[in-house]
Amino acid sequence: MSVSSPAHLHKCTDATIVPGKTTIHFTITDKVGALDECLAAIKAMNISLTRIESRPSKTSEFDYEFFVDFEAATSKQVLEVSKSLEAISKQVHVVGTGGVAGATSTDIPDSTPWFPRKMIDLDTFADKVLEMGEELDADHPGAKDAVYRARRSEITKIAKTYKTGQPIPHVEYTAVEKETWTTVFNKLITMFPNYACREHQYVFPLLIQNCGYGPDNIPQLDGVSKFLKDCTGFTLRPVMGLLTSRDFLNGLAFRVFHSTQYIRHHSKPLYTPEPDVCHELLGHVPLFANPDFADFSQEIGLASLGASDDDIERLATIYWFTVEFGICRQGDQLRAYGAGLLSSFGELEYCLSDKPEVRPFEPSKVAQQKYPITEYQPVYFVAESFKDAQMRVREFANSLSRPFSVRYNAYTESIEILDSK
Ligand code: HBI
Ligand code: NLE
Ligand code: FE
Repeated sequence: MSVSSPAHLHKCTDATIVPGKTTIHFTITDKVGALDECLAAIKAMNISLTRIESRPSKTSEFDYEFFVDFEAATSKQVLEVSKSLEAISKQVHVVGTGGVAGATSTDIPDSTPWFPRKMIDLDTFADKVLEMGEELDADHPGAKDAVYRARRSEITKIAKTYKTGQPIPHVEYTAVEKETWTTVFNKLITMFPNYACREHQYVFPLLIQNCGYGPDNIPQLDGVSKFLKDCTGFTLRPVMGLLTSRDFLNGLAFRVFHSTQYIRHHSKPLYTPEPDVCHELLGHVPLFANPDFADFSQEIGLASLGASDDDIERLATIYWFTVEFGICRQGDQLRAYGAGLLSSFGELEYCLSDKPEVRPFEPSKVAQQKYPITEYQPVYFVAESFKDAQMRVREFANSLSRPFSVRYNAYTESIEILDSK
């Protein structure tokens, strides 16, 4: 479901209107007292509002949209409010009815897995991470290096205590860490002109100018997060390690990307199976600065909220073959846009060679593809564009089993539930 256009709101039909907590959405043309008139109509019925929220309309420069919540005693009352608003406003939708007081606009089935509704709910993810090596077996080069492990837990303390809204504390990187970065950075920049997609190449110089990207400096997440916020509204949150697929994807619904802050082991700079700061900063960040790619990523995130375990697995697989390991057609060439490729000197060259298999990006097929996580991918999927991929993912998401849909309200940084699919 796309973000916040009234055309996408689902209307309750008279038959589905029931008493209880009710949300009504209406649009008015800007004139003095227009909102007052609408609220007076509700007041005249002796109804007390529990929430009111406004935003400028996406469809016309001079319209405003309002969302109001109230506790309806009867379904007749809902219809009366809706009728009286219809007489004085441009457009009225009953978005949801029958809610329990204090809940969001619509009840969702009890069997629905918990999901974050507000940005601060992401604070609960912090310590639910997989141990290093848990999924990556013994071939992790840092697994047996005590100094490396101690340094990592020092850095992950930041993520452990981080709370929404705080600036991300800076890390003073050591000489060994900086050297690893320099090696990775210098190798990759020789590849980008011929292997990275044009969106990555467009943003990269801006990151050099604005965020301290360069061979001798590991950029700080805080500055990068502010830059992304200005570009697309994406922000970074520090994370201790691998989150569950569900938590990780749920973050994307809020345009939040969970980013590690530590760096890979110095013994193997050109490939690691794990995310690290090279992977996040050189692979992911440039793409999250692109509006179409940001929309695409959030689309996967929104589909993951309250999804069944099986559907999470499908969405995680789609994420894997796009955001992590996607390649795309640009003109008559194939280019990499997946972060796992863009941050690995070894796999970046391999993915565009004639060794792996390439197939068209069709989400229902991609979702079933098995993949290795500690070696190069045997198969890649080719997107025609981010917009095209987004449409396909949206269509796929609609075919999943979740009985409600959601939308992100960027003004309140919260998820709104819509009554039906
Ligand atoms: N956690 N921190 C973090 N970073 C990722 O890239 C990541 C994750 N958890 C799961 C995951 N990626 C993917 O394997 C998909 O399952 C979403
Ligand atoms: N293989 C990538 C790299 O070496 O940078 C990291 C992938 C993380 C999923
Ligand atoms: Fe990644």
